[in-house]
Amino acid sequence: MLDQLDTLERQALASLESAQDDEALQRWKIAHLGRNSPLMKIFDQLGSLPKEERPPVGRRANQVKGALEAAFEAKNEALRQATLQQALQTERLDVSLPGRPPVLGRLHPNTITLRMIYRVLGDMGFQVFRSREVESDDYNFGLLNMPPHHPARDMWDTFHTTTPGVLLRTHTSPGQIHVMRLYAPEPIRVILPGMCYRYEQVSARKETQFNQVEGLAIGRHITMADLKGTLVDFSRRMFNQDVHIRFRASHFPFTEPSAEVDIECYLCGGKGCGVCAGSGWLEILGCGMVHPVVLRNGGYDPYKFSGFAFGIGPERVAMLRHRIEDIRYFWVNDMRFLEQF
Ligand code: FA5
Repeated sequence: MLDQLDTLERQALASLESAQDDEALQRWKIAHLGRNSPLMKIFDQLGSLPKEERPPVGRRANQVKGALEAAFEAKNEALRQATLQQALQTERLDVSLPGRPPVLGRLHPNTITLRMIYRVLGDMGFQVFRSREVESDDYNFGLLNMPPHHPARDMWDTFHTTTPGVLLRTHTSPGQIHVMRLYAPEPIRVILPGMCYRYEQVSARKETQFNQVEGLAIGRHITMADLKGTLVDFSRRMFNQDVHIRFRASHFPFTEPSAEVDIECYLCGGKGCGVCAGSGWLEILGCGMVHPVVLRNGGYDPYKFSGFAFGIGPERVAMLRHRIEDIRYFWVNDMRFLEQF
């Protein structure tokens, strides 16, 4: 049996040489040290040996077991080291390569323009008031002095929802009523920025979805001079001190008198071109003195209070400031356009 143990040890150690991965190593362990291995069988047979043979065979069997276990551990460690070395070689991190700079995001030109408008008007004491984009017919038209079938409604082609009387606001002016009803009879000086929606023929200057910034000032003794002063100062600070501005008489049912403000066309310098449709001017906002009916609908007595309102188109302002020729660039997400801001 001692010879058998010698052979067993030799063969086991020889076959360990050929185990080249973890799987083979585990197979070897089961074959030579597992419950059913020849070595364990010898341990099982110890009891049936003659008494005097038991100690030498037992001692030798333990030696072989110890030797095989030590050989297994050594091989296991050697394989682990080899795998590690191979991984270090193949997955080596080349720290000498220059790092890739992270691409920084940037603000959309509309956001930049909106923030500038907030800053300029904020300096004049206007606070931002948020108002909803889904409106009732009454707020979008009726309370702004445009009862059903009023011809002025034709100016604002509208997206209606499937709920009768509920629509996407065509302008930020319905916010005027919300803010007035909240604060009347206190004086007000707010701007109401946000998205507007119109069922429009999309063109270089018209989108179906666009921003507006509404302005509203209500108080005692507010006059058209305040409106003009505010908007002239606003235009100078948004563009430059020498910008040419004109107030053009217009009509809005919710203001009286009403005007539109034009800025001299940046492209042709006022001579007339495709962008300004030959007029030399580009419209950026509508404005006027708040109509007495609207004041009353908002909760103010028109005999005691007066006010002015305006509705700026920030996309148009951005087009002028950055010489953008087509409003559609704002929505197409073309990186070549967006990366310029
Ligand atoms: C109005 O929407 C009025 N609510 C403005 C107003 C407010 C007047 C308060 C008086 C008092 P208008 O439809 O002209 O008016 O639009 C105002 C501005 O929004 C325009 O000058 C323009 O800059 C911008 N705008 C209008 N329609 C579009 C469009 N389809 N695409 C992009 N900008 C637009």
